[in-house]
Amino acid sequence: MQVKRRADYTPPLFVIRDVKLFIDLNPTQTRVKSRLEIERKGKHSEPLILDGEKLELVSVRLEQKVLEDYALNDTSLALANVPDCFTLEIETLIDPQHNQALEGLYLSNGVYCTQCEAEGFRRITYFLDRPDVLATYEVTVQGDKTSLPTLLANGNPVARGENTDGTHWVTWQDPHPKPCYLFALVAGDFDLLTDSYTTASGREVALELYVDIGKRERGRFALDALKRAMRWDEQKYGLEYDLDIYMIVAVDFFNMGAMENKGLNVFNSKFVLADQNSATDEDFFNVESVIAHEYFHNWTGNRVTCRDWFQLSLKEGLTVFRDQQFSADMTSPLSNRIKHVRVMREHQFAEDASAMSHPIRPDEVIEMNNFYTVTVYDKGAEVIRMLHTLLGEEGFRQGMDEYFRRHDGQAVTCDDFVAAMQSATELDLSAFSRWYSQSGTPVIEVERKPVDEAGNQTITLRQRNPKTADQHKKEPLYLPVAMDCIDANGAHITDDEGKIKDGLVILDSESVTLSFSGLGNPVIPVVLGNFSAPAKVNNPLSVQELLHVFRFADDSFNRWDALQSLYDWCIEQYANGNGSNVNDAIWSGLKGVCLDEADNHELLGECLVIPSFETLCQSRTLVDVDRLHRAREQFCHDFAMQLSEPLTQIYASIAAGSYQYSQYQVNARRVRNVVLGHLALTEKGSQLVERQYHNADNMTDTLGALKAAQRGKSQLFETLMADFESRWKQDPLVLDKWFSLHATCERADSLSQLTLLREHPQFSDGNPNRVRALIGSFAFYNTAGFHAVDGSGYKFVTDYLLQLDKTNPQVASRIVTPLTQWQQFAPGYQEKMKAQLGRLLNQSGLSRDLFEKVSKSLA
Ligand code: BAL
Ligand code: ZN
Repeated sequence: MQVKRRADYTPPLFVIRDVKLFIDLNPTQTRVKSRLEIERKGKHSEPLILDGEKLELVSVRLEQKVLEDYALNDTSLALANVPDCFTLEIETLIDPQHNQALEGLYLSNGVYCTQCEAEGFRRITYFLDRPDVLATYEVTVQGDKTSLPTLLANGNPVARGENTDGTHWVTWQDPHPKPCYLFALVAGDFDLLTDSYTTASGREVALELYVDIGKRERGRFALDALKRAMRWDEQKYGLEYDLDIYMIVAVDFFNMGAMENKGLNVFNSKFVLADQNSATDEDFFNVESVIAHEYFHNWTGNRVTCRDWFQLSLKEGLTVFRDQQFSADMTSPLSNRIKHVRVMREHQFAEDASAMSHPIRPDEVIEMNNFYTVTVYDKGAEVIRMLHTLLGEEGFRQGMDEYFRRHDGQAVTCDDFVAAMQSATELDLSAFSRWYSQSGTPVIEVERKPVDEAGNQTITLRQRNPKTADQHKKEPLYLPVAMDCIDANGAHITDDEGKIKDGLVILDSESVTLSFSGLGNPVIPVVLGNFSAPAKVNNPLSVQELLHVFRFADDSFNRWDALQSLYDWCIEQYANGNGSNVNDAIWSGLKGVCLDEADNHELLGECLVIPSFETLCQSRTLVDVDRLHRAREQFCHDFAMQLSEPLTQIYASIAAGSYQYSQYQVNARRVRNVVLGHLALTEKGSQLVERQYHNADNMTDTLGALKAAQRGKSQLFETLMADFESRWKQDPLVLDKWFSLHATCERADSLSQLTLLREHPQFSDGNPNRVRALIGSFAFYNTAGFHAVDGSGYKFVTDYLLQLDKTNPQVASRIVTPLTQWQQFAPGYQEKMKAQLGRLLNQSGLSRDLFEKVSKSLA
């Protein structure tokens, strides 16, 4: 299959200045008439080659004359000898009803919907489907008036009318030149919520939110979140919205979370619909953050877009960073930071350690859809965060202003972004730029020399950049390392030469050594505070020192992180058969944490979460899954038993109260539910779980009780799950939580359970949310089931993927991820995982999506 390389980029030979589309909707024969104003760029005589896939060509006209002299194949339409400037009209037919890949234009549940990023527009009409071709659009959508009362496209509506055959039409104009990946069309029958927003400069913007009939009230929170995001972007970055109308449509069938199409965002309904009965606190958080993310793209993505798809992180890393800043401002910096660090440690580090390792700006791609990854998005955001740390709030804003001043209306590169940032700082960012080209997770090794007789000590930070599957040679990276040094009395001290400046050490070569003098006791270094760079740290502190850090560190993130390291160490003792090393001193230290922080709900809620199996894997190699998993389970069990008294007190001290989505309540519910999860392993746990389930007035507490019941592995889980199903069986979005809980329940008959659940009336192989909830949850989070020692979990997932790949390769390619990360596990597991990957690779007609990931992981 064809590999595309970043180094091979060439500018387009032609540009399309203006696009007029007429789209006559029909389930199996939608007619698309396009009228393109095209110009040759520069002096050459190359043919015009338009991209197109799964299209039936009806006709081509050049300057109104029918053209028969063209070359057509499965992926392109080529016209030789075209004039320098001309109008091209193309008519095609497409089949939305049978489009189960959900790329291009598709019809699901009576709704016509598009998804064009990255390369879906070529499934709608022949076009230069690349992000550096920007055109203005006028789109007329026509369809049946009764079943499709709402007809939407990008921009402002400028005309509408009815025909005598029961159809109607609406014409939309988008004055902002845009790449075709931002094209959108939606048609269906929706409930509508409206509102308006006055921009900082006083312009009125109509806000419209389209949801499934009957779900109007569940859309209110999203609409309010949109207004908060619009205000925040004006205040933080001086960026205003630029059309008269902003529309969001929630659909049930969607491969992604949401899509930032100009003026017409399409959302997976999971990230729009939220009320206290059906959505958890986490759902509310996600709705606000995804609404903001898509809105922020209007500037970082739409007004300034990517030159080519290798530059995806230009818009995604930056926009994720912006949505993280927004969420931190709307909720709380600490819990936000911990949430994002967990994603990095659980998923991004694993990607870096796998055959899919790639820099945030990849060099080679077979299927672009495979590169919407945690590396491009989340590590990309960490790279932007480092720039923010280095430049400071003011410098970063200056750099952003300069970026928009230079590039508004253009399709640019990551280098262009760094150059704009460079203009706002005295620092030389050339070494920093390596973050864009080098893959892999750096490891910071911390070496402490003992204090000598004169009271001197040195601490060396050394960076190691292990080779990755895609790159063997690595260079030192530019790492801003936040550092706190604590002495035996809990005082914060600094190094003799002042290499620690404002709490930051720059590690931009192999190593940096810090000297301390006048010491009575060794310095305890706290390294990489707030996860100031996307790196691993090997800082061998003792258990007592970790508890000391928890007690004396100023920064809550560092306190949380110290406990995470402590738990990791404890679990390792269990895994090595040395569980007795986890002694009374440790348990009493942890009891002290519960007592001292009982009212600090935010920190306590995070501190009582034991690192996930996936996170534990990242500080180990060749993991014996069964051994590590059992060690973690045993530690969790002992944790609950040893701490049952303070945990019971904490649980009892937090009143459920009546529900409100406020930060204070979110923190309180979080502690209660984390604590309930632990107490579920104790004798009195079932009673508490059952009571919480029946008394809950909100989905957070209901789900908290179900999750706790699942940990208790008791009959109670089955009883409550049956009750939940009967209450929510008509609500697929809520039932996804139920599918997911079943899929992650570790039981001997997991696979027969999954098989039964696939027959459930609400399950559908054609709906990505259902598939992710059931099969995705199993593959990603059911450690015992997926990694069953006989390989049956791997085989189950592979059997499913072999089928799913035929209809929706994009979703199949996401779910194959855990299989492709076999390098982390012990040889016995590796062999079984590779055997299943081999079955996939042998499948004839395998999609580009799966081929790329599977072939790389077996190379
Ligand atoms: N651009 C794809 C969806 C998103 O990242 O917003
Ligand atoms: Zn995005």
